[in-house]
Amino acid sequence: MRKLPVALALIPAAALITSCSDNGGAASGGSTAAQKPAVVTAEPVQSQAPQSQAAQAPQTQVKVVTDGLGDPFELAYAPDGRLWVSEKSGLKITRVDPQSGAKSTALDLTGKAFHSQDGQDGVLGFALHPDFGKGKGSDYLYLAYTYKNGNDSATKIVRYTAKDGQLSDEQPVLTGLPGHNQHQSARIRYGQDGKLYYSIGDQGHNYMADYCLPNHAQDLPTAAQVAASDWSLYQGKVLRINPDGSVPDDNPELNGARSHIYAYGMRNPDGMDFGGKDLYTAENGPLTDDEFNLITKGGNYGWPNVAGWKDDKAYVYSNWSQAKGGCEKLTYNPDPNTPPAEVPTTKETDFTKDMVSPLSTYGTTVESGHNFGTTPVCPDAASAYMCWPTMAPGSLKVYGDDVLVTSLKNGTVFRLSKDGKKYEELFRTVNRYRDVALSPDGKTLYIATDSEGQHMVRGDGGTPTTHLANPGAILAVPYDHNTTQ
Ligand SMILES: [Ca+2]
Ligand SMILES: [Ca+2]
Repeated sequence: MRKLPVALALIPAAALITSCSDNGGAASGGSTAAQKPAVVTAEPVQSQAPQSQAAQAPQTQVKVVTDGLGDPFELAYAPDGRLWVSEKSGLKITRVDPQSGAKSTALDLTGKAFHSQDGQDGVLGFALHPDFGKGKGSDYLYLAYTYKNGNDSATKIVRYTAKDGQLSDEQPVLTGLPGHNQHQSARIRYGQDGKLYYSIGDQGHNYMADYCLPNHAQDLPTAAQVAASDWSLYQGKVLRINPDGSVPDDNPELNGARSHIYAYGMRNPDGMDFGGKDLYTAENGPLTDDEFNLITKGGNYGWPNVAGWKDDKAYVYSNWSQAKGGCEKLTYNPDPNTPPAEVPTTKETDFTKDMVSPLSTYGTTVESGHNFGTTPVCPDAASAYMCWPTMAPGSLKVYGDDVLVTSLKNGTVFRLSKDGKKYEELFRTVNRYRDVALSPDGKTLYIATDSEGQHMVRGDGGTPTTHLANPGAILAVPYDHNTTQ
């Protein structure tokens, strides 16, 4: 294992999210300065980024366990003492010795799985069966990956069996799910109730390159569609699935039909995990309002009509697919608050359906009138999104009372209380943090980083950069896990 003298600068959340132009004091990779984690208290309906204080703390070190991975996506510390990691663009599942960093391939899906350059598709989330490695004949790994279905992309959930560090015997669980290079989400968990849970994003519809496609996060399938295995409206949902792929009898009946859908109205829930029986998600907001949610049976989480709380702050739903005279001739504007006149808009308070509000938006809710354009720190259109007040959650893991959410934009881990009222930022480096895994003794946190460099991260002084300090790596940092698991 190599050691890098990288300081862990612990940046107060407010410094990075209120304005990208005022965090010049933020230390990052290569600096010898380090700051104490700032505990931030945020009220559930708070819209201003909370204030915090920073103080000096002892310097510590980031260790690079291994690198050369192809966009590590899911990271798990398995009962065999190895870190198992899926590689989104590497199209593999790799086992890593956390001490030596030695790698071995457990599964190679080259030729079966599909990844678009810089896309959010590929070999994605996985979950180990609760009896994995216990000699009970249940050494199963449930995996989601994207594949080519004719000319289209699709996603499948499959089950593999582990033996001697290898995965084999692929069995389909659910195939023909929506698949795309945007907003896949694709986290899998195995619940205490023996069901599989799967987060599936809205596929980026009504956004960027796909701005003319209707967003289906609020749409629910009919009984006939379910009977025909038509999963096209599963975009923007949390699914609950029997391990054989069938629909659980006790799933909610929504709009007159029972399907795999457990909850809906999601944008891009890139993080999902259980804390006991409670299911949490971390969801990427549009230009504001990254969400921390507690998922309830049949719950509607508001997207795309509502971002964060239903407060009419800095967000209206601009529905490009319904533009007068057609969408294709219009030039896309990423700010939903200022669309062309032909695009119909609705206020959040126009949405009258029951919905579940987030537990927290990590301070990423701002007032209407916020400047989402260029700034001195983000001077051009290509970098402007890095100054939007989002932190871009990449994953969520629950360890005891700690909820850990990685940030793709800030290169930090947010540690939240389960009620979302407190959070702090830990372990800042100039990397895109995709996932974490805690060692069994609770003393080392492993962090997986993205490798493709087309996406930006906030570097020194908050300045956007594509120069990642440790691309495609697993980092190890000391962790103080002071609660019982
Ligand atoms: Ca929501
Ligand atoms: Ca809102």
